[in-house]
Amino acid sequence: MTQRLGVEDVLIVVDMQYDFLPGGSLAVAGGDEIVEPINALAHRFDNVVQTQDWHPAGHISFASTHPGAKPFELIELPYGPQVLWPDHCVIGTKGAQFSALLDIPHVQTIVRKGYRETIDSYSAFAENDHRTRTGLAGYLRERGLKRLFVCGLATDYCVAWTAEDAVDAGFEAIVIEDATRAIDNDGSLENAWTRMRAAGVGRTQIADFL
Ligand code: VGL
Ligand code: ZN
Repeated sequence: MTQRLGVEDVLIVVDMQYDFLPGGSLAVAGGDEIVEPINALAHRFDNVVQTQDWHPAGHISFASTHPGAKPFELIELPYGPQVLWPDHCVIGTKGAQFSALLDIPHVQTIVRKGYRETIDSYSAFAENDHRTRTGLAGYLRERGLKRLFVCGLATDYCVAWTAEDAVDAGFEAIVIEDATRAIDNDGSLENAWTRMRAAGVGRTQIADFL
């Protein structure tokens, strides 16, 4: 079935940055396979927003910031549990840049997230304390954009948290599953789909847009 798109639809392209692509410091397996499909998808949308993971050096989500800690360990922070990551998407580095193969000249807004040293931010709407807002909900609402299709990296973290928060903020959210790739540590991908299903996030495939 071909998806009919209208003026209230927007494509959210999550974190298509070098550090999440093969060769990057937090490489997501197969991340490079979705660059071309996302370019094709984006050309079907009048409205496109990108997100960009954007951390200062010494960010609280980096294992290297916590003496003795290792990447992918879970720690407890004042705002709740936090997975520790390899250093990634450090402001001003190549790893924080979008893939040069990404071809979305009509992108309208780029939402940067995770730039506060002491709070991580997976979601494009709110940081991991679930209180600090990025401003994206207000932007979308003011523009009359109501239905969000979400693709990019990684399915089980920034894509899932963005889609869940979108529903929470009163938008319709649909993840284009095969236009995402997952980190999938400790069952995180299955957990993310369970949470998304419970939240009412939709799930579709690229073929739906051809
Ligand atoms: C992401 C872990 C840390 C993501 C960002 O884009 O899914 N994951 N920072
Ligand atoms: Zn990050």
